[in-house]
Amino acid sequence: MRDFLRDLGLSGVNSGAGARGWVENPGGDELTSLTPVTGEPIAKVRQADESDYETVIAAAQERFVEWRMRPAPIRGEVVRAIGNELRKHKRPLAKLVSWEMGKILSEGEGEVQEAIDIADFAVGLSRQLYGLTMHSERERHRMYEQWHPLGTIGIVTAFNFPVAVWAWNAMIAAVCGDTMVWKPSSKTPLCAIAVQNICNRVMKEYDCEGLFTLVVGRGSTIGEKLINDERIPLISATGSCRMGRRIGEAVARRLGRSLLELGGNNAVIVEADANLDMALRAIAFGAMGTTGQRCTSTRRIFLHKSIAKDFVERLVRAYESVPIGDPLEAGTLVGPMVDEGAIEDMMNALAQAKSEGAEILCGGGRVDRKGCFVQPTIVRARNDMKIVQEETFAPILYVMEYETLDEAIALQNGVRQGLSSSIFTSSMYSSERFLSHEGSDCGIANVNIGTSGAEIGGAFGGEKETGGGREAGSDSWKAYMRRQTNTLNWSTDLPLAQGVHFDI
Ligand code: UN1
Repeated sequence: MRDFLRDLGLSGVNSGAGARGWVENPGGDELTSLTPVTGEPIAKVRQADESDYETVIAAAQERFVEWRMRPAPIRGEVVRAIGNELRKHKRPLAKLVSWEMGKILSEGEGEVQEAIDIADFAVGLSRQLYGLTMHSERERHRMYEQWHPLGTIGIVTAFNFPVAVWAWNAMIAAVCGDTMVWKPSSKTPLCAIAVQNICNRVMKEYDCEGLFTLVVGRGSTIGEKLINDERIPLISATGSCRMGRRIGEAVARRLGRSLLELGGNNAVIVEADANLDMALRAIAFGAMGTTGQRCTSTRRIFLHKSIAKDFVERLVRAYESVPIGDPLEAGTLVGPMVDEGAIEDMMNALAQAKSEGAEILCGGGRVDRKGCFVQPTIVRARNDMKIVQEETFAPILYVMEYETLDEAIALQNGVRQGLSSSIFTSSMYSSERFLSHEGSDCGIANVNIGTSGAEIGGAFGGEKETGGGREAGSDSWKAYMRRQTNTLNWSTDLPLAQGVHFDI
């Protein structure tokens, strides 16, 4: 057994539902977690069945009644303790992320760091859940707004950030006074269980079992139950547009709230006056990093005609020499894809690209070794090709050329998704134009920085089919609370607003 599994308290068969502490033997089927590095099983997980789900929700709801009355800064202490535990276990947790999901260790560490950062952010936030006060039009009246906890919320996460995206939601929701149930991706149950083990210890110490709960289970049973559950006022979900549409519809039908962070089709524009060395590194990280499996991955680049030829040649050289291999080994920059299904999707996308007339400039196949390894691929394409309009969760980069900035911005905006975008330029005009109302239509727009790798302090999310949700920094916390407007009359009269008289 690998040492990091032992350090995280993971054994051969792990339980997958945590209620007041833990359901030791949930009743669902066993799920085997495989490492994409070799394709071998890591451990088996016993999933939650419908009755475990009920146990978990009941525990979370019971805890909510008490948790919401703890002052927010006291709630922050629990989040601080989680952050400290994550710090203590950063290395083994990062290794587990790499082993179960496939990203390189430096990115695995970055992911755990992102969870630590959001815990710190949330601790500060626990003293800053500010509401506004308004001036009433009525004499001796006071008007203000308060933010109250929502209840037990649902968090649905994807395989690609199996720790950090839970933390974005969980750390903020906890200081906001909510309790929560987490349904992680079935591709990364061990990361979720390792995190839940940490939470279980902290919850015991702070007497708040039921605050963070977990159900590992199938989307078609447990997932459906969660999104249709009227006891859950908010579902925060990260994943594909297809999944988001399903969740959005189910939650809207019961008039619940959803916070959706879905697919991206992120582009970089490279102007003729750009620092091309910087652009090259940013594109390489954005497109090949995490083996192209971030929602913020760079999928399209628009190169100014005058620099395109040389730039593509340099990029192809970088792609052809990138070290691909075991993500835990020092020096590797590209690990495996998450599973065989992901490789199949990539190969289908490339076949479609070719059938639409695109030209593969490098890569395009599997790497000849055990595990889910592929060659990062560059494709010369057109923006209006059907396949270019789709998000393929794989290291495929579509290269296109442009002549004017107006044209480049129109192309970059000319997709259904709207998550992240970037321009490389040294012109103040171009950068301001790109960031203006007539510029990028995405939730994230960067200058001289790639499309991926956002910090937690900013609100994260995107427009159009990306779903409109905002998570992590800025005032995203408001999504996890309900706003109440309070008007208080301290006069001895009862004036009506808008000057209405009703004297009986
Ligand atoms: C995701 O891929 O769902 O900005 C999240 C980034 C990371 C988070 C990505 N901080 O690339």
